[in-house]
Amino acid sequence: MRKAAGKRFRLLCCLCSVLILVCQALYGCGEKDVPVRDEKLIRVGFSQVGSESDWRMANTASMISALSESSGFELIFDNAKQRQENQFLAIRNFIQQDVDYIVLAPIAESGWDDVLQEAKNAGIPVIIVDRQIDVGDESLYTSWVGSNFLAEGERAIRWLEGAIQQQGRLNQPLRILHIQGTDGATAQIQRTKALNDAVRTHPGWTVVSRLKGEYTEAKAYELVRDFLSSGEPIDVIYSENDNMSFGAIRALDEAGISYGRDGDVMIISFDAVRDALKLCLEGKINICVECNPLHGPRVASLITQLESGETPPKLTYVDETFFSSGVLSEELIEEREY
Ligand code: GYE
Repeated sequence: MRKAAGKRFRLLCCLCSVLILVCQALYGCGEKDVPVRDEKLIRVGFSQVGSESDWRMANTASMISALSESSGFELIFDNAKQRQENQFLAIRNFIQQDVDYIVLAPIAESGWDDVLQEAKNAGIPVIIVDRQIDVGDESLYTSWVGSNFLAEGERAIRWLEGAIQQQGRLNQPLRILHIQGTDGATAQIQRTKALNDAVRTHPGWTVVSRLKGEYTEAKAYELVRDFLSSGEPIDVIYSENDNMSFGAIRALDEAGISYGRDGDVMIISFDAVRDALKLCLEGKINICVECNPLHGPRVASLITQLESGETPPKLTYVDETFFSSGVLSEELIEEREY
C-alpha cells in the first residue's frame, strides 16, 4: 500500500514539474525571465521630438552621453518622429515601466495637461528640455532648461538693422521671406514674434510670404523652390533653423539668385551648427544665431539636484551668442562640439 502511495506521489510531483515547465515556456513566467533591474541606476525615460535637424542630432547625442550607465543612469530613449501622439505613447509607456524620471522635449507647447497629470498621479517627476510647455497647472513639471528663443530672434533683428544701416538702406523697403519651424513649438513662436515685432516698428519692412518648413531641409527646399518660381523679389530670408537654410540655399542656387555677404539676398539662420557656420565663414549665410543643443549635462545635473533633495530653478535659460563671417575662423568652428 505504502509503496503504491509513494509511487503515486512521485508521479504527481513529476506531472507538476512538467506543468510548471510548460507554463513557463508558454507564458514566460519563469524566474529567469524577470528583467533584472539595477536598483542603483536612476531610470530615465526620455521622449525626444525626432531627428529633423542637425541641432536635434547634437541634442540627442548630448542626452545619451550624459545619461549613461557610467554616470549612474539607465536611459530609455524614444524618438517621436515629429508626432505628438508618439510622445503621449512614450510617456504612458514610461509610466507603466515606473521610471524614476520622465524627460520630455515637447514638439509643441500645448496639449500636455492630461498625460502629464497621469505622470504626476504616478508620482514621477517630469523635466522639460528645449521647447517649453503651456499647461494649466505648473506643478505638472518640475523644471525646464533650454534657450531664450525670443532673445535669439531679437539678436537676429538687431544684426539686420545694423547691416541695412551700414548699406544706407534703413528707410528703404525690405522684403522678407520667412521660413517657419514646426507650428506651436516655442522656438517657432518666439523667433516669429521677434520678426513680427520688428516688422511692426519698421514701416518699410514686409513679410512677403511665410513658409512652413517644419525645421527640415527637404520641406524648406520644396517650399522655397515653389515660392521663387513666382518670380517675386526678396531681400532677406529669415529661416528659423539651419537645416531649412540649407534647403533654401539649394533652391536659390537652382534659381540662379545670389545670396549671402556679397549677394542679393541676406540669409539669417538659427542654430549655428557646424555646417551652417562653415557656410557663414564662406559668406553664404550672413548670420548664424546660436542655439545651444548640449542639454544632456544640464538635465543630468537637474536630476542629481532632485535626488539630493534640492529644488532646482523652475526655468533655466542657457547663454548664447551669434556669429557673422567676421568673427569666424576654421579653428573656432572645429573646436565647437556641434
Ligand atoms: O532650432 C531646430 C530643431 O527646438 C531649438 O528644433 C529647437 C529647434 C531647433 O529642430 O533645429
